[in-house]
Amino acid sequence: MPDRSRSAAAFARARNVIPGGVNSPARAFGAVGGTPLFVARADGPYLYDLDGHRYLDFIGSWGPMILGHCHPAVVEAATRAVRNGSSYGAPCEAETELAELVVEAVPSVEMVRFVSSGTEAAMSAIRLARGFTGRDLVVKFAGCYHGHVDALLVSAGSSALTHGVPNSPGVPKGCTDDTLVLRYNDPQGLAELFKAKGDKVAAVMLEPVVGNMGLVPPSAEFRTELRRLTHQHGAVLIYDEVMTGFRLAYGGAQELLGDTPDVTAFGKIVGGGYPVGAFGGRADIMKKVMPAGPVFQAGTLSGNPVAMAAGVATLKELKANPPYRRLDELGAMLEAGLRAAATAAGVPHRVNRVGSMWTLFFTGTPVTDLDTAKSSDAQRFGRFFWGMMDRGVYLPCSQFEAAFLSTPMTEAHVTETAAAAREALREIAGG
Ligand code: KE4
Repeated sequence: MPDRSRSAAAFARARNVIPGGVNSPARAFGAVGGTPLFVARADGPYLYDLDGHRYLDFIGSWGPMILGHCHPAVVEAATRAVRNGSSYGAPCEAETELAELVVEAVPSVEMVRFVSSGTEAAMSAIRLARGFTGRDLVVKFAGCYHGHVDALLVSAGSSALTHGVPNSPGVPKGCTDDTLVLRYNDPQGLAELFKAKGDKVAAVMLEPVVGNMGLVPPSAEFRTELRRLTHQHGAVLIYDEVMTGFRLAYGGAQELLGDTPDVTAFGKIVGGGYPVGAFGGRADIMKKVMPAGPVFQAGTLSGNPVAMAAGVATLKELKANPPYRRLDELGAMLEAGLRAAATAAGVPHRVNRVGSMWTLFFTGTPVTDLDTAKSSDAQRFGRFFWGMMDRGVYLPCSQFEAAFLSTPMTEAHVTETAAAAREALREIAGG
């Protein structure tokens, strides 16, 4: 077991002044035990912790770092921007340049507004859909995560039509009374809801390919019903592409799947590792956003010039050298290696993957929704996590997260990872 005493000391110090010692619970290792690594620096596909250990990074800041860490073009763009001032509170052309790149990349997006996080993007998209339709009801799916939006922090529902129940203290029941929760990949549940309440639904929001249950792809029938029923009832279809945007294709999951939502939320990659979120879509809807229209939305650091410069550099690199085919090939190679390792260890498993996003579930059941994702052996996942960590492979610290490949990764990295998995799985199978 490598010595990680500097991280442990840093964690103890942090917990004196930061709740739980972290600025986001996703980083807290609660699901896998032990103390989180404190990162000293990152470069290319690697993270380096305070104790000097190097890790192959399959989190990539939970998605943004598709180009790996410290990509020269992004470093150069952000550094140049910093020297011209860090924030103006007034418009600058970098905002328009990034908006033009997003509009060009995603045909369903005719206009876009920048914010500072994926949560803000999802929250604003919901408010916009309610303002545009004059309706209150919002439909989400159990296991999909859209940031810490009060209205969307609701318990995982079943396939029955379920009124959301807040799953965090501090969220008043009134905030979630108009949130309906369905089972993902359940076209029947969707049809029942729209039959009962379709004319009251402002929006349906989903992750078009889910990362937040672990990786769960949508069925074609589910996607077809989503688009048909929202069209039929005048509800706004919102794709939350905070994680999948510019990740699964340059035009996001909607390009890969051939879908056309009405509004899309973005985050992560669009800021190149800097705090950027965005929401965009049909011009007739987006023109309702203040000051063009009456739906309020604002932000001090929205369109921040440094973040915009990093986003522009990132999208220009992805546009000029699309990595998606190669990331998919590397992903397929890794998927095969993980399946072979789990089979050799005699461990029940499912590997769900779309492009460079993947999850190894410890269950023999196909994982298609939250209930089946929860059938995975979380204890076994925790042992696997640490077995890989001790072999220099940094995986998401929860069964219910997707892992990500990045462009600096090579076939050799995938071979190393599969070999580490073979050893780690053999170890836990015996354990
Ligand atoms: P942020 O507010 O964290 O930028 O974005 C919220 C969000 C919205 N929509 C989707 C599909 C997301 O995946 C996220 C954030 N993802 C998590 C990881 N699953 C971020 C990690 C964290 O919370 O620290």
